[in-house]
Amino acid sequence: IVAVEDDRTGTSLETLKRAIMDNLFYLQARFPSVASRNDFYMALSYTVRDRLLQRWISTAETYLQQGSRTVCYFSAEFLLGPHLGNNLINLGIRQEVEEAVNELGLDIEELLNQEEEPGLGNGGLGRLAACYLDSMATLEIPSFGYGIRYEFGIFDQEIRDGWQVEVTDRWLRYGNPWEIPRPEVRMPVKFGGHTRSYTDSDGHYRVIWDAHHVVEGVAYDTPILGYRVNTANTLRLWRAEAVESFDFQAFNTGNYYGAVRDKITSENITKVLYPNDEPLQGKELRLSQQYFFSSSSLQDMIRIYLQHNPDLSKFHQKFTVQLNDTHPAISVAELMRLLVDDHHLDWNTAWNVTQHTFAYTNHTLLPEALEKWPIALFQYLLPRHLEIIFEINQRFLDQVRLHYPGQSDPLARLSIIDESGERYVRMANLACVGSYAINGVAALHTELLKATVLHDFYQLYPERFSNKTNGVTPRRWVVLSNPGLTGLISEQIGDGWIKDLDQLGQLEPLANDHHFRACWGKTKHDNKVALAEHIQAKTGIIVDPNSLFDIQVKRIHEYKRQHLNVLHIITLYQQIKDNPHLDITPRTFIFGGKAAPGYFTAKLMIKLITAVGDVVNRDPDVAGRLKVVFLPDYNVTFGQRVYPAADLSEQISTAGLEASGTGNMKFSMNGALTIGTLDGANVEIREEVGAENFFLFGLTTPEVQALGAKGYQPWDYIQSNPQLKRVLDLIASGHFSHGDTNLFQPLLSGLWNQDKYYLMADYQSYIDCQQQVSQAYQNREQWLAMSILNTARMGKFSSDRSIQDYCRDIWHVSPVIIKLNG
Ligand code: 26Y
Repeated sequence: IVAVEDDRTGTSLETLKRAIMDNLFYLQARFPSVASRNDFYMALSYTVRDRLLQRWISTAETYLQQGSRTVCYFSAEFLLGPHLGNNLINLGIRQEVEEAVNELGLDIEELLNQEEEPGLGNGGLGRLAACYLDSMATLEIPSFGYGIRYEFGIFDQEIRDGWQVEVTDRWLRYGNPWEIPRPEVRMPVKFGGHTRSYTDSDGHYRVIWDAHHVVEGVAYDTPILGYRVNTANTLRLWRAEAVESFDFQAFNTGNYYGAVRDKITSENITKVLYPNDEPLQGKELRLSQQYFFSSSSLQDMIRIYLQHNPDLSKFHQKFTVQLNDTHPAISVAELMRLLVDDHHLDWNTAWNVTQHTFAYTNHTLLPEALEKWPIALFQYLLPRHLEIIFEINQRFLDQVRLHYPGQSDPLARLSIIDESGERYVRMANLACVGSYAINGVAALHTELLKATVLHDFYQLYPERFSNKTNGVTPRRWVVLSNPGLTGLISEQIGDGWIKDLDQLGQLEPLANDHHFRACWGKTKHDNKVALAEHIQAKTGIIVDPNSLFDIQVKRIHEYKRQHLNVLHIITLYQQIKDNPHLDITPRTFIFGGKAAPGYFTAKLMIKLITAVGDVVNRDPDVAGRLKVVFLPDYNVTFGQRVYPAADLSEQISTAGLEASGTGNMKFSMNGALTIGTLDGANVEIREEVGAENFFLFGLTTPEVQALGAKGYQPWDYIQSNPQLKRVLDLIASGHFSHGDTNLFQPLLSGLWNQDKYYLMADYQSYIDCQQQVSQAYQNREQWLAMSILNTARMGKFSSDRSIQDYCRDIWHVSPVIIKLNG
């Protein structure tokens, strides 16, 4: 018998080659001699997508038939990163495809690099959502991601004259082979207008919302395949479309341009992702985005539910919704509106459903980062929701009064409405009142939440609170990004660790094995060589792969303290200038990260890094010892290059301010050692890897709080530390700014006067700790052992563990095994 493989599912060499050429011809309409690299990338991606579709369809069919309980992850951001490489890994056809591509005379690396990454997120929160989708699919959990299909994702960063310049991210320019538009799945979303009420013939009080205008949410689906399973879940992103291309009334009265303008206004809703750390005050469009995707998603879920279940009072038995921060918190009011106004459930039944549907994850402790919207904006954009929120609040405060008889302070703090000045809707309060579960993202963070920003809710509803420490997917962050290390580990302990990261523990004894250490060191070195080549290609800077690669990549923010890192660099620089023959451990300092476009100080921090780099990198006294690199446009793709090549991971935020961090986990998994404060998940990483394998410095959270309470005086630290004072003076002198003594003044006076993030208090401790790092690096054998132990003890930080925790403690969902049919 000659078995002929299907061109859309087969994975033999010949079939793959035939399928790629077929897709090139029939989908890209090209033949090889004129095809561009992008044409080949598209042809290959369609070939891979075909092999996914079979699983995707079977998954959808199975969920429909079984009607299993399903998680919906609501997030304004999904920072997925490139799909092609990941899908090859998860399908298990990377090898076969590479061969097929080679035989067609193409280069797999070039094709992989051709993909424009979907940057539909700012940083940690969006990337966490992406890791969770990977883990939910891998663990075979029935789940959907719901979010926004931004036409322009996070801006591309260029560095000109050392400054950040933002460039529009036109990621859809050459097409997106991973999404399937569903033009027939569209949801009407209303905005503005007025409400009116009446009593119907059965005596029911009803409210009608006469909107000012309606926008349609159109679904775009992306399959999310699990690792070596048949489960392929759906990420459904909504794009805004105008309902009518033309306002015919305006058109008929001759106002053609006015009519087209309305169309454009509607479609603006999903144009662009807002950067974080931007003041959102009065950003009507941002609230529109949040409501738009919340409403579209809930309507979609109700539609799906009603296909098989007539009774919406049991909606929460089939669906649970995780709110990724407060960005989708308007969902609480929207589900009430849909159930009460559109589906005529009575208030109490609807509230029971709502409260049992939502669970809320908080990602920040900074009070200024808690979302609140002016009442007037709400009234104008979502008049019906404001009424519903008032009603929810009134009933809620009645309960609170029973709890705190005669006390008004707790009431004022718990109220969904902030009435201390101009009135606002507090989205975190809405989320807490409307959810059956509330969680922080690391142990310390959750404790601080309970003690500070959500203290009153914790007093009222202690049983709703739990911690769910973040995790990251080892598929993208080790297997895909670090094939060398993956091969080395699997040779020793098999490949079970990829789905069960605790198995990395089997590497522990090998930390003492001289030969294994050497192999480990070689893998790291190879990765450093590759990064060095990339750095040279991108920046022209030549770095030495034998130097210690000291890396800080994350959004640029004062609380993350990239400038503390710079103070260390300048300290070393001055030591070398004082004593040009000083024997120090050669280091390469690598930075990457974007600053919010309107965040002046963060942009000045980038300028400081590049300015110090310009001086240090050129100074012949320093040659061979220090290099400073700022790599432009840090994103997921670049993260995949950088984590595997790191020796030292910088996690140096002020204690108590980084909710969790997830980059810290990616570094450690790839064998970097951490220098860090007791902040976020650093605390738990140190617990796991052992204090002796972690470089700890700085004040603890209680110490920071105590210092703040007694009146922190940064200049005390500066006056009493000549080395610190010299460093600050050198910046002030214009040494790094061609004599310009004004350029860095805003940063410097911030440090002298307020130093909100306690750099001065932590400086000496940081410098001393860095000295220990340098010494430790000199003992190569010892360093390698520590590196191996870091990786070996990272099992806890797989996002599979996080998702299992959510499934067990919050969602109460279980796996559904998918069989392939057809
Ligand atoms: C309001 C809006 C524009 C906005 C958009 C995005 C506000 C905040 C954000 C993003 C926040 C964020 O990324 N938070 C990070 O979440 C990670 C995942 O839990 C944490 O690891 C990290 O500590 C936290 O800063």
